[in-house]
Amino acid sequence: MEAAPIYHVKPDLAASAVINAARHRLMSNHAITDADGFWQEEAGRIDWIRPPQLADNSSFDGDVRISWFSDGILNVSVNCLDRHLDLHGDRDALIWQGEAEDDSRILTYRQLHAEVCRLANALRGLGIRKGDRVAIYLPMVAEGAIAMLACARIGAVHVVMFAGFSASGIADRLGDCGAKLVITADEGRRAGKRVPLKATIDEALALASGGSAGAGKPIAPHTVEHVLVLRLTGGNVAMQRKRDLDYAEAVRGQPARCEPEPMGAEDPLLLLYTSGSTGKPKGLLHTTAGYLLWARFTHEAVFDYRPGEVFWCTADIGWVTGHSYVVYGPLANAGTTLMFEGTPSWPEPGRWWRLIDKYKVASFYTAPTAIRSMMRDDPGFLAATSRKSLRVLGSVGEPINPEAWLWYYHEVGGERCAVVDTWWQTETGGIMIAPLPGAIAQKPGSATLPLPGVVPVLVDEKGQVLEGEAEGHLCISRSWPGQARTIWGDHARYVQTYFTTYPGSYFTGDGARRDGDGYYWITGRVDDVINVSGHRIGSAEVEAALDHHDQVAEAAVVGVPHDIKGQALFAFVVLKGKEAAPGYEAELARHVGQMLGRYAAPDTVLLVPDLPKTRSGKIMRRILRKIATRDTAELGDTTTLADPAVVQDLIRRMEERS
Ligand code: 6R9
Repeated sequence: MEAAPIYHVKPDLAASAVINAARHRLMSNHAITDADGFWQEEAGRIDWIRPPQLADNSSFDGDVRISWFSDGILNVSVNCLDRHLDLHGDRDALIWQGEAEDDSRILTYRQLHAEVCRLANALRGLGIRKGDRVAIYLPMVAEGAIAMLACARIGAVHVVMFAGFSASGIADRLGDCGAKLVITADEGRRAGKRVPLKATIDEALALASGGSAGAGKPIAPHTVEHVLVLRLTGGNVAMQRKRDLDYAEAVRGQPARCEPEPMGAEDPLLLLYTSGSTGKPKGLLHTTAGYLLWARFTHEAVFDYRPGEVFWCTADIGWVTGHSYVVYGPLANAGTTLMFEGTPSWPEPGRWWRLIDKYKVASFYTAPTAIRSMMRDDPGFLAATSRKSLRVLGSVGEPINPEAWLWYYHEVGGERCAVVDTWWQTETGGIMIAPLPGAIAQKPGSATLPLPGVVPVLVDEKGQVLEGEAEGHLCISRSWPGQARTIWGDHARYVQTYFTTYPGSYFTGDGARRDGDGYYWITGRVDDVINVSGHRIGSAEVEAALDHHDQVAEAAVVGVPHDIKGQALFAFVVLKGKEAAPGYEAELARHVGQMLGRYAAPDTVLLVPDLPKTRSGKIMRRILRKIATRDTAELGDTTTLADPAVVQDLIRRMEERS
């Protein structure tokens, strides 16, 4: 293989870096030779009510226990707000930019602290106590961050649900986590249109009062007592007496101070639902100290972040990236975080570049799918901006192809910025493998090296650990503070999903290659998780939604390469009846969109008479993937196939399509 080009660390970045190459070596060494000492030092960079004596007390064996700093006591909102007030009370904490150019709002640390306290008091007034779950279903508005921090302040566990989820997706999650209260808005705004939010919550709550969703199984009845409704558009929404309350009224008159709840390091902070290869989305639990430490540490190290700079992560707060790098990381570092409600090319392309100039953004963090889509815009929009405030450009969510990396580096960053390709997952809490701008040379397409204290291993199919240059399944062999502790309500599933494939190691679900310099190249998921525009979608979820349609007998969904989205969803569907009316494919795609949310609607639906199965009845997705990509010259092992004629028939149908 040809050697990949190397982009060396910029001397000016190295000279002033929080972590330069020497310090990186020192830290990496320390983290291996004296892990507890290393992490205790990092723990010293957050504020404790009672500092911990213990560090790592985790075990990947048997029942699996993840535990860090367990005798410490602290509060996350105090770390993100109160501790900055003396020195930086008047610094901008959160800049919010709406879709309309003149619709913006800046909150200093003092103001954000007051807003958080008011809402925290209101929540307490509504009976929310430590350990209660509060669901947040909001678009990208300042109140999203405020709501998360208000929960953290009183020890409530926040469960942010992406504003693109459908009613049945929400009903499932509300039932699973047992939320007591929901914070939502009347409507969201997107590319000039309004998106119903409160109405979707009403529908979800109706469903979870005895309806059914997902795979047609009944949803657990919900436990929601109150819905707080933020007025964003002023659109007319139904308010149920006693249950539904106006957000502004609830916080009005509340004191701007609120006693923070002292939290044990291992007390729950948040749940985030994510897709796996089987079953319904699972609620991953992150706890107080380890998650906070990881968000703070990685945000500073990977973006070489210096307080006072404007940091912009374009992720929605409904995903883990928004949690760690819109809210917790930047605020724990006394930073200024930018939150943008709009889309990259509305009302016209170049909106993001103009915002970078408007707010003098120093670090910009987005996904390859967005980069690829902006590469196709008229270059005049990019050229009309200077972007000279930028120092670091980040990428996350899926592998970045070298072409997009190079465009990002040359065109967006003007060859002055470090490009940090950051590999991590909802389960890891924060970044795990990434170059540090002042310490690690970059290779386009590689996430480079693990952060200090992160121990990746590559394992082959048989579970043998591979040394040196190798390609295999990516595992992590030691716990790190940001690791998810369990799946809410189902620890057995947590153990089964992550720790049984390669006993003694955390299995990420990704494949990776390690080159001669020890650099990691993530090759993508090795399970049935499909990554569409950086959204994690389980093939099982989409199949269950299709199966739920009354005309569908059976369905199989695979991921196929897509120029902009990275992967697209391709569904093979067997109908119950004989022949479907023309256009039925679109109806099925729409049905999935309604069941799960538009982001999960298949790009292609192919109606077929049968699916290839093994003699034991398992659908052979590996073969369907080849058929969907017309890569059928070499089908691999087909000896277990029950009926080879099915495969030939599908290949013929694909040929007829083109
Ligand atoms: C943070 C986030 C996790 C999955 C992960 C992997 C893919 C994320 C990546 C990447 C290659 C990168 N992924 N970052 N693949 N290079 N830099 O995206 O979390 O939504 O849980 O997705 O995304 O496949 O396993 P999440």
